[in-house]
Amino acid sequence: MIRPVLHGFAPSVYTRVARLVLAEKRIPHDYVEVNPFDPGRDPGLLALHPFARVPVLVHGDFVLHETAAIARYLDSFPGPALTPAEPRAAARMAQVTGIVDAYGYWPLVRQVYAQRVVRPSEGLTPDETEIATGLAAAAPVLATLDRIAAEGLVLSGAALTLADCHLAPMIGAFASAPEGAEALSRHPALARWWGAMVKRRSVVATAPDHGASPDRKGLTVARPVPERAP
Ligand SMILES: N[C@@H](CCC(=O)N[C@@H](CS)C(=O)NCC(=O)O)C(=O)O
Repeated sequence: MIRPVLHGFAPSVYTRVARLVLAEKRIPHDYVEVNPFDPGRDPGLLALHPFARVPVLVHGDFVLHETAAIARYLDSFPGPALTPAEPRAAARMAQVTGIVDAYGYWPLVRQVYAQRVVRPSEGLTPDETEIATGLAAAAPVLATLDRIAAEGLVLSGAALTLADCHLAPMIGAFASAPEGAEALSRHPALARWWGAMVKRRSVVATAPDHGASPDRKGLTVARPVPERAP
């Protein structure tokens, strides 16, 4: 069988989603590190991804970008099924993925985590206004995910789904900021879910290094509005 190749960036939360799925499914694969924040350094990225983001999955002549699509494709490989058979659980899984992409990534990762954790690790001063704005935008995201976790169709800790894989890297980054950890602790079902997730072998194996790395600089660069549009 042709081995899939994941093109990703080590500090990228979206790359970690794909890596979690690969790990949970135990899919033999190859990995190519590319820095999406420096397209000049990796001109090949634009050939694979018209928006120069990561991750990209290459499987033979099939090239796929968009993390949710990559995760679904990988779930068709042999290994434990990460998509529930039960329609309501499957719909909740897709809902969590949509919430993460449309409303979660920017405040949790690019505002709170990037400013509070990444910038200081690079010797830069965090933008407190960005952090406050991110925490405010994160509040309804956390509340919604907490209700979903409490309901128990997904994010239950019982059976892993693609929802767990899509959300875990975002919550992990967010909770590495003290304000993020505090906000998470006020959402008991979600906090309980995260408490179980951090112990999973795949989550431990894909944990990012929070130490200083010049390669993470781009994470703190503000992006214009289209990134945030639904
Ligand atoms: N919609 C894309 C988003 C991927 C994404 O934003 N990845 C980030 C890294 S976590 C990236 O490549 N950022 C580069 C940039 O913002 O220029 C997906 O679902 O894969």
